[in-house]
Amino acid sequence: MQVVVIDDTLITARLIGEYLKQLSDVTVHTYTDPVEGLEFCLSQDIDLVLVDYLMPDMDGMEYIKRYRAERTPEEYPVIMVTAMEDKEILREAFELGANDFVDKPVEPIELLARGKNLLALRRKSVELRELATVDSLTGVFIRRHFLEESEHEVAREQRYGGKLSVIMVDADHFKSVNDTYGHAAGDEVLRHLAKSCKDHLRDQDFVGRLGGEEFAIMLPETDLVSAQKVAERIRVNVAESVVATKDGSEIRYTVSQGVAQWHSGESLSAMMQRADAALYAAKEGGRNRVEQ
Ligand code: GH3
Ligand code: MG
Ligand code: MG
Ligand code: MG
Repeated sequence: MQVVVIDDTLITARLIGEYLKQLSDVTVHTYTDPVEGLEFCLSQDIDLVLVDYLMPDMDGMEYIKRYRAERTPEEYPVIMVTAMEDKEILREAFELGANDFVDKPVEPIELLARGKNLLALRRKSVELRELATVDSLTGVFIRRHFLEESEHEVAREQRYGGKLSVIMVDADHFKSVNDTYGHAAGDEVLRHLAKSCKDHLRDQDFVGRLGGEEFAIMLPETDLVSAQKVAERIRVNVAESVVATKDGSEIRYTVSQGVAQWHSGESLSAMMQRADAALYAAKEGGRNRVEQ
């Protein structure tokens, strides 16, 4: 776990860091410059931050305010470290999104207990979010989360006048894969397909499992021609793959895909229906192909 300690007094930062290293599996990063510390924390997935209240340039309050603009308290806990007796400061810190505080001089038993609690809570929050958003078999978004994210994307492109395309992917004759090799082998093929989709995407694209053996890929800032190229790469990759299953089978399979580019003013479901119709055409046309 990654823990960051920010205190303008180097010796204090190091001391707190030394205490925290007593927690199992913890790597500590110390910063005396809160601006640098914040930049680091926002560029990483930090499990716990300890931030001093009194610092030049940016005090602990300002730090929390800026960190909270991008990082939730449930998943990114912050402990404020303060020598101030003033309860008003604590109230403000909690309001801004501090999860807890420790007094200076720091008492290691208290620090470790609070740190440990917050790390455990963070782990639970991350677990819960993943359960609610990620398909456990394939690691891609579950249907509901995929649709929520896609709605945001449509709204964003509507506001900024951008492009957006979607690809519907459906495994061909998947029922016979299950019938021939068994359900567990079918599951391995689904994992392979999800991975093949993910391997061909850029950072801003995302994949969802819409149902059984059907996936969708949302491609922001992408026109129809580029989306077709992505789909074609996935098609070829799948068709050339051999899935070697745990029980020794070697499975070849194919996918059909339908691609659609969003029209300004169009709803998400209307765009997805067009992609679905294109997928149907790909099936009708003989499968292992991409249609628009
Ligand atoms: P088509 O080419 O027309 O798409 O034919 P298909 O057989 O792929 O389509 P159909 O919809 O008839 O069958 C889908 C199959 O996918 C049936 C179902 O048992 C299987 N399936 C759905 N979810 C899972 C899953 O999680 N694991 C496995 N192994 N199979 C699944
Ligand atoms: Mg200080
Ligand atoms: Mg199918
Ligand atoms: Mg299907």
